[in-house]
Amino acid sequence: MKIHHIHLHHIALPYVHPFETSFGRELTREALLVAVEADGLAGWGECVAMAGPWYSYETIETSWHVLRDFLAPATLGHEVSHPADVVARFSRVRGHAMARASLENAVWDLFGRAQGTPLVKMLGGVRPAVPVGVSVGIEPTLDELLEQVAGYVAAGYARVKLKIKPGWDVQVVRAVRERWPDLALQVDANSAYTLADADRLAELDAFDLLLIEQPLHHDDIVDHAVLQRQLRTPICLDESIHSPHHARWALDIGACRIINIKVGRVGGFTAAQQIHDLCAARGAQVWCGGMLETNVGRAGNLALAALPNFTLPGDISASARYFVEDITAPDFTLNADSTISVPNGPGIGVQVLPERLAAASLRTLSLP
Ligand code: NPQ
Ligand code: MG
Repeated sequence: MKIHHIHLHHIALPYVHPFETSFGRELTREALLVAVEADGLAGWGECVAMAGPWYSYETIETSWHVLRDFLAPATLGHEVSHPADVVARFSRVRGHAMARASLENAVWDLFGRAQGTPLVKMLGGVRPAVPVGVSVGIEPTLDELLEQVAGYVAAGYARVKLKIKPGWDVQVVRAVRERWPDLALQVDANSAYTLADADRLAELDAFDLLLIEQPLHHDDIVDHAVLQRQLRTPICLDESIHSPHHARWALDIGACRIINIKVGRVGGFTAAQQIHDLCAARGAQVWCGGMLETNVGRAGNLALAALPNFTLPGDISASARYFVEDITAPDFTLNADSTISVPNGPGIGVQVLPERLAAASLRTLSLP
């Protein structure tokens, strides 16, 4: 198959509720969607970079540049017989995992649609529905946080992740745990602490958390290995794991017991599968992280989370948790058992609605 056109779509979608983490507060998600065309079909992928370099160094603008000037030229007009072929073609590009993932994932969708095969089947997924949870941002007050959590529990979410930072940690977790003694609960610091905070973080051991996600520096594994020896709660790495190599290094030195796999952060479905397999062989658990994706990215996350070693609930919530209006049909809804059903149509199994895309559009580029 030869891809003859690649289209970039920079869009903006308002959230239903502001999302605040240790790196800031957002009201609108800017996003970058990639469409690849071949044989009368289109495949879609989402670049999960944010507008600014807050979660990682990648931004929508750096991704636009790397896609337009390096990744699209490496793809257009070349024979592709499997999505992994583009991974090899991208191997000269260092970093820019989110940009690489978006184009690779669009090619997976294209192949799935061409073959009439759901992505979940192509990736080796085994579950028709995947357990999910909700990531709850930092709120102006503890009362407002408890109100948010209450809403999600009432909506049927059986697992909640709380964003923490210094000054918004032990007392918040204690309050949530006291009100919901049986809720599956975990926290994410997005690198807001240092080893000097080890005693504070160890206080979280009292609250029966599933995991503590990325407490220390965004590129660190060495200090996390030191910290893990001082905590009973498993450390889960997110930001620090950029590739299968980083996953192996982290497990080798005991920096974590759990890895959050985000397909964008690790450079695509192929790398995500490799980290999944490595962790399965090493007895480490994995789960599927989220980047407040549109339904395009979310559909891919659901397919990935159906692989056998995704043993913890994913940061994959129903469409209604994120945006006033998403850009695909159908939307995703929460099942009564806190799962979301994996799409079973060809490829990612959702259709981008042209009128919604146009309404959300900030700019587009068609290549060549
Ligand atoms: C995490 N996400 O696991 C991330 C980071 C994150 C769902 O908790 C805009 C776009 C805002 C992407 C905030 C969740 C974001 C974002 C946080 C990603 O660390
Ligand atoms: Mg995280």
